[in-house]
Amino acid sequence: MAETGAEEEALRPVRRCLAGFATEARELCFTESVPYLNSLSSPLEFFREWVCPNKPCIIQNAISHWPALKKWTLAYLRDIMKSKLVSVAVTPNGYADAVYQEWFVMPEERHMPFSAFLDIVEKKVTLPGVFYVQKQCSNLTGEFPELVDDVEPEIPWMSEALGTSLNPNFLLNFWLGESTAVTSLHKDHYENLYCVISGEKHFLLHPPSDRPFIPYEMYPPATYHMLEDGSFEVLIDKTAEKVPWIPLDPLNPDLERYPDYAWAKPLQCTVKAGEMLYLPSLWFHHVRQSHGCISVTFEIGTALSVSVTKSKPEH
Ligand SMILES: O=C(O)CCC(=O)C(=O)O
Repeated sequence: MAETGAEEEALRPVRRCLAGFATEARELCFTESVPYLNSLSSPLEFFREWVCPNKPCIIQNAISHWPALKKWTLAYLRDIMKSKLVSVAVTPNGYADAVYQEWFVMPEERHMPFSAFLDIVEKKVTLPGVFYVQKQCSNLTGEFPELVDDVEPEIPWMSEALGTSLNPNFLLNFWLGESTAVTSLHKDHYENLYCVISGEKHFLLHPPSDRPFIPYEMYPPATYHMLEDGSFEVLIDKTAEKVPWIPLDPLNPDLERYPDYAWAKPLQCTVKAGEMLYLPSLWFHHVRQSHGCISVTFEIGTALSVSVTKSKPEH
């Protein structure tokens, strides 16, 4: 929840006490870095060790058998998808769904031929803006059904570990974009299995116990729109409610403005091709990538999740 200035002042001593709690949570539950598992445990063991304590880990052999790992070159994707229209997020600076000046700004959602998007990623064509396929509405099944057979549409042992095998409730998303595309710090209510197919994803993570030190402020929502000359305007939605969002860049935090963030301790990890990050619900994440990185994510609503839809405006 975003607080006013007076509430913020009043909460400061409470936050200081909570710093002790966050330190204890870290000492008791988390290691300095995100642990690697090089073999799959049983679903029950995975539930006990990782899901129940809400701890992230990187699993090295979970997706090595997926045909996508060998097949999904940009040339292959071009050949399969051709000029089919797909939704691409376009921003001037690589930040979609992020604070810009006094607004929470969402990307321009452009429907463009996939081959034209690849021309940009492969630098055959230079356009203003940063382009990222990043739509979280099961776009792999919805917009890229030609690719679904190259991945496992459900990971049965994980569904069992998460208790969703009887009632599968997940979104299957496809991500591909430029290295300048960055996902700003946020958290989601669902469990996330983040599978990297090619390239690398760089995650900065905060456990939920760091929440007291992570600032939220209220912003009017807006959307980027590219003009004919290639510049961007910000279209403000005057009728929509303000959105609570994190104004802080965890890679370069303004500690003068947000001094409490000094109590938070991020974990950083790189997830490489063939690896899967188990990103538990409510963990804050900030994500960067190598150029042309391709990923597939399972966003899984469990009994504990409030919603499986992308609930960005949350706090
Ligand atoms: O890969 C990214 O850029 C962001 C991923 C993310 O935020 C998510 O899966 O919830």
